Parts: sequence; C-alpha cells; structure tokens
Amino acid sequence: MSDTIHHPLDDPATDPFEVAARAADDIARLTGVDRHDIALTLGSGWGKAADLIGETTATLAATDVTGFSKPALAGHVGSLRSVVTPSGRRVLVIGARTHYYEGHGVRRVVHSVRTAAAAGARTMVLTNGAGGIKPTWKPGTPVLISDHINLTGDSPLEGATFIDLTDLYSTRLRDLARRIDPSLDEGVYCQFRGPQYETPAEVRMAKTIGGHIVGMSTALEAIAARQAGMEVLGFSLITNMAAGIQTTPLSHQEVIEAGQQAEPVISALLARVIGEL
Ligand code: 8IG
Repeated sequence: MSDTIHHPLDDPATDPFEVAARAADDIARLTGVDRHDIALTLGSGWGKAADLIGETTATLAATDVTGFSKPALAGHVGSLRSVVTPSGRRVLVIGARTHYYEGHGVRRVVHSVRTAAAAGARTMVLTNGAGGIKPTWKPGTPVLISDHINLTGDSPLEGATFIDLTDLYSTRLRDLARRIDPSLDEGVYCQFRGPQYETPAEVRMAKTIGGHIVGMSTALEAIAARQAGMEVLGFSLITNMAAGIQTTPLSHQEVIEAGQQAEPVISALLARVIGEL
C-alpha cells in the first residue's frame, strides 16, 4: 500500500510533534470534541473496557487520522473512540496500537501517545496483554506496572533529549488503582522487541535483572508519554505464564482465551479506575 511509502512519520525531516498536532486536529474535527482529558490504549484482552467507561460519542477509523498505521493483527482494533464518562470527562480510547515489531520505526509506535497529548490528555493509561514471571500470577490476572526495563535498544527520544523517568508509572495513580482493588499486585515490565516470544533463558534473564512481566509494547509509549508531560498508569493482563515458567508451549490462542475470560473483570476494574482519575 502507498501507506508504507508516503507515511509522514517516515521522513526524518518531518517533526513528529507537528504530525501529532495535525492528528489531534483531525480528532477534534471528526469527533466534535475539542479536548480530551484522558487517553487509554487498549491492549490484548482489554478491548471491551471502553464500553463500561461511559458513552461513546464518536468512533473513527484510525486510518482517517493523520499518521496512524493500519492494524497489523486481527484482534487489535483499528479504531479511535471518544468516550464521555459519567462525570463529564473526555476519554480518547486508542484501539489501534502500532507495535515495535512491525518494523515501522519508533515514531509510528508512539504516534498515538503524542497525538493524545496534543489532543489535550494529561493522563495516559496504557494496557497490554503480557507474560507473567511470578508463578502466583495465573492467566487472567491483571497487574499494575510499577516500572519498566526497555530491552528494545531503541527510544522514541531523538537527539540529546534527557528525560527523567523516576516515577514514570505514577505512584499516585497506582495508589488510586489499589484503593479500588486492594488485591492488585504490581511488577516491572520488560519490553522485548518480539514478535517471537522469549526463550526460557531470556525469561530467566528478565527475572534476574528485576523483571516480572514480559511484553512487546508499553515501555516505548510510556517514555513518549513522559516526554509529553503526561502522568502514566500502566496495566498488564497476564494472559500466559512466561516461557519456561509454564512448561507447555505458548500459543496465541491461549493468550486470546485468557483475555476473553478475564475481560468482564478487568473491564469493570479499568472503568472504575478511569472514573476516579
Ligand atoms: I499476550 O509471554 C503476551 N505478550 N514478550 N512475552 C512477550 N509478549 C507477550 C507475552 C509473552 N504474552
């Protein structure tokens, strides 16, 4: 498709923040909502959560918004929704994550985050499906992300952009989430490049260096969100025990099924948390 040839974010001379500003203008025009307060990216297993957050006032094909790429995977929804909560806050729901493993570069990976910031969002809620290293986390367990280890070897920051990542995953917002569900555990998210799942040895490495969750998203997005001055809240749905923690092979089907089973519970949790933001 010409999409991959003439993509505005692929030209190094283009300012990615200018593309995000254009995308935010598209969203304002197409949704009729000038500013959004909160942005929410829905990862594997979290797709139904948007329905409980409030009333959807507009649904856009992500491809109608400047700079968004086509979804790579069935099950990843290529849409953007504007939702209004019962208290009147505007939530931009991003169902169209671009993954690093798609190979289109980090600018495209974090474009939705930069767009959300340009659309006014001060809070970025990032969700994902991921593998769990703690054996007590059975498939279907939601956990808070307390910190991350970026193993991609890449960054959304360009040039000498020194951004502080202390408290990247806001302690304030994690405390708020735990007030709603005191049983929520938390852990350090390791972003691997993917798309292959880890070897058992890589999972042991992740554990040794302080990781508890393995995934293929979120860390790069969180960095971009912090650069944009947003407060970040991250949730992983543990859809499988990481390779070697469980002895059977990982299957994408298993991941989908764990997500479907957990969906009502985690959707209700997320809706309550967003209602309190
Ligand atoms: I869902 O076990 C899901 N995403 N890297 N490892 C990595 N990503 C994942 C996993 C996993 N499960």
